[in-house]
Amino acid sequence: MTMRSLLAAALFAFSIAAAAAAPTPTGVRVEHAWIRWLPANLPSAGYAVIVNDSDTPLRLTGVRSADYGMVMLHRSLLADNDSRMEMVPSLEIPAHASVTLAPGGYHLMLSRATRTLKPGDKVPMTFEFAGGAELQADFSVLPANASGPAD
Ligand SMILES: [Cu+2]
Repeated sequence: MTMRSLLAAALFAFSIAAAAAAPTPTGVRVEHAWIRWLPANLPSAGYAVIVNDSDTPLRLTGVRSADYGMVMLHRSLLADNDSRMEMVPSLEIPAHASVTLAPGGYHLMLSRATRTLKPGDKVPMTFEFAGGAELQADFSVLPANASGPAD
């Protein structure tokens, strides 16, 4: 094989790998997904219920969105009337169970919005699970005083 054909073969293999979509986990869904919108491009929080109806536990390892430069998994802790947040490296969703991201607990910390967002917008998020599966969910952007989506 010449150098040139080796390179062509390598590029071809790479393009096949890049084109293969990540598998969607079966029996898993994201419900009540919403973002508490804050003015002045302040970091916002994302909330949702992740439901695992499958027979195997799942581990959420990350979340990404084209609409935010940074998405982190956080947990709010209340200690001595002082509210603070800690980073959560991953989140286990047991089989036939759900995990709720809600005010005062687990949440997605969303910062560096890449476009101007306002209440009424939809933000697509990609949930990344251990093993490579990915799940897409649309988050509803709600006003700062909202307590969740109507449904
Ligand atoms: Cu946070």
